[in-house]
Amino acid sequence: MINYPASKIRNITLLGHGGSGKTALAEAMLFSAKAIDRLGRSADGNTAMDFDPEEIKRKISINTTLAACEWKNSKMNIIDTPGDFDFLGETMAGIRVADSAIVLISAKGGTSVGSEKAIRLLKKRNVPFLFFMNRMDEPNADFEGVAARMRENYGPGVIPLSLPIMQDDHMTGMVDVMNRRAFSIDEKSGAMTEMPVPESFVSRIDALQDAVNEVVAECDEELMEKYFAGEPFTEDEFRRGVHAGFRDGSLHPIYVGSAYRNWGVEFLMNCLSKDTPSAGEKEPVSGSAPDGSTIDVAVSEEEPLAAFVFKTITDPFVGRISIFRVYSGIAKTNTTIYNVEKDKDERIGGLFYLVGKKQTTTDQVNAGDIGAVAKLMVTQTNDTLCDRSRIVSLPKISFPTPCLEMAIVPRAKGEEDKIMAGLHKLADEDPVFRVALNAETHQMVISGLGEQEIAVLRSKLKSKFNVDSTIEAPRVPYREAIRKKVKVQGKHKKQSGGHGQYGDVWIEFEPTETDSQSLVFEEKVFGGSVPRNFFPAVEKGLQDSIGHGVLAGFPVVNLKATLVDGSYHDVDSSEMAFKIAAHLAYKSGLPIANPMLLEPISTVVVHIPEDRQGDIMGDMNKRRGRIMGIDTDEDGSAVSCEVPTSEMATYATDLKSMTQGRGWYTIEHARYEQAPADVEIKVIQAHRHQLEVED
Ligand SMILES: Nc1nc2c(ncn2[C@@H]2O[C@H](COP(=O)(O)OP(=O)(O)OP(=O)(O)O)[C@@H](O)[C@H]2O)c(=O)[nH]1
Ligand SMILES: [Mg+2]
Repeated sequence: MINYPASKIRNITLLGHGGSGKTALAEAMLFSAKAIDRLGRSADGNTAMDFDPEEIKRKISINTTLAACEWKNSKMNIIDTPGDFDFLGETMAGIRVADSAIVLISAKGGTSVGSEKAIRLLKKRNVPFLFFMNRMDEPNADFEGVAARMRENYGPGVIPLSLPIMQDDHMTGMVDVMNRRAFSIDEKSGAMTEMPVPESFVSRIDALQDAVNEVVAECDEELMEKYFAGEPFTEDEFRRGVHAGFRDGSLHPIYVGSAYRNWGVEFLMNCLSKDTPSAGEKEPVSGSAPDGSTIDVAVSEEEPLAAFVFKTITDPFVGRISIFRVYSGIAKTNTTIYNVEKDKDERIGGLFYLVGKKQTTTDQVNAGDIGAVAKLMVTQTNDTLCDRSRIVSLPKISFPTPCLEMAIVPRAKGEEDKIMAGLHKLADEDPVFRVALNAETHQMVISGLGEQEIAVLRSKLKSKFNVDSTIEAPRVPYREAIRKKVKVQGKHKKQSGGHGQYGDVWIEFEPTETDSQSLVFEEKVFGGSVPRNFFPAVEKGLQDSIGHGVLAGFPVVNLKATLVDGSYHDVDSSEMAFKIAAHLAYKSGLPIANPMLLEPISTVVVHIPEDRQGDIMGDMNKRRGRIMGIDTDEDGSAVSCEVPTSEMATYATDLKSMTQGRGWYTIEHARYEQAPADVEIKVIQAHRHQLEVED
């Protein structure tokens, strides 16, 4: 493949709901461009884009995948993203490097949560997008109905530029609205043959051209004047207007076809290569210099190199492959470049272009283009690689924050380290999930966007690192506290042959006035009944004890202990004896000090479409949550609540099903509160059961 200049490169990202046909469309585009020689199907596990064993196994896309192809003297980098929201991070990476996007819509269902979400992300980043109405080969395809609904949802700029010609509920051909031409489509190959425009389409074409004129006139003063003078646009003007309208986000053309059958795909590609902006038309990107000042990075081969790594894959044979978009300058083989984030030089060995996993070597990757490099040492996704003559850090992908927490447990004893090391490596490929060892519960807790993401990670742990794991709900870190002041004795006396042991203390236990995680220890000993040098031992004895409460073994908080009296023995008293005495006092004091269980409360902000507010609040009620306030945000509503953390274990999954994946949330620990009696009983019973099992 030759190296194209930015003016001839288009980076196009495919977005849409899971199963809408993104991978199928990429496959058809690559096939049309002869970048692959047969049409694979994701259901058969043989597409260019879904090559990862996990994708083949699950028949869905998991990764953002790149494929380069050549089309009519220009280059298209097709970026296929997963539709499942568990892999939203991948989708965001795909959007980050897009010059324009194709949102897939089903001719049967219309817009879906996946397309809604994609459009919100695209608008946020000002990426121009068009629609491909897919599945026109299926019975009950309803082009007109769906197009009308999309216009309602996304405004008058949503205009079909190709129309299906239907015969008995079947798409048999297509009308090109801009050029007033019609084509029949060969059902098997998708090949198009020109035919006269059917009479019934004439007035429809007029109306659509009018609608386009109205929209594009807004983008160009000259066209505006002509439009108001009632003069028709020339074909060139029309095209120029469409290009400008698309670029500034006022026009969102709809194209029609079937990815699966390769209908309308070549037509779509022709329009893409004419109407969508090239990489060269991209506005400069604002990067930041080491001193914090802004540097405008323009798409230009003349400027020093600045490239952004948006995806990393780990190949069992090649090792780490970093996929990057060059924003300015030229990346060349056998050079050294500087990784800004890691403050290290990296050696660029071989560069290549990708078609899925297939590599084609190249000596350089130009500004505006996307390429890949293997075996970088320290570079990860979100890093900028640049020339030392202009050190700049390009804006990062702000990956979604994981909210579903699960404990991950090895099936074979003692393989915790293997899991940790494996996950650490897998973080290269999936920068979204987190893993941490919880010091209190001794669980390894993995957090992700959903069950599917975690399932994929476990599956990779098995296939790549040969370690089998299961997941459990993470243990809730309860606390215990007392409500009453008590005064108790703890006496440790042992006489066994020679040296005895003697420690005797009287301790007052009471709740602290303000919240305190650690023990508040005081002494009010009169007349030296306990010598001063044993005070630290008493405190240490209590300190060790509060790690395990008397109700269910959880740490005790808000506890004040005052050493008030005791006795000692000249010979037999020791630090150890006083430590044990303090522990005995603790053990007899706390059960009679009216102990209670405290449960963690989290602050949760749920972002949902407004029409789901009622359901979400009702559900929060069932979880013992309190609604603290409702705000509006770009997703609809943001409902803030305080909820017992224990009630949130499966929320990521539940919210997904309540909102068909529209909702998302953040969760943060707020404080501890007394647990209601039924919860306390359950937790105590579970603890007893655990002790029995351990015995
Ligand atoms: N009949 C018909 N089936 C299609 C069409 N496009 C895709 N499919 C099928 O629908 C299924 C899902 O298609 P994919 O291309 O994998 O969908 P996707 O959007 O990539 O899905 P994710 O990557 O999981 O988000 C596959 O079995 C395809 O063969 C179409 O136009 N017509
Ligand atoms: Mg896919």
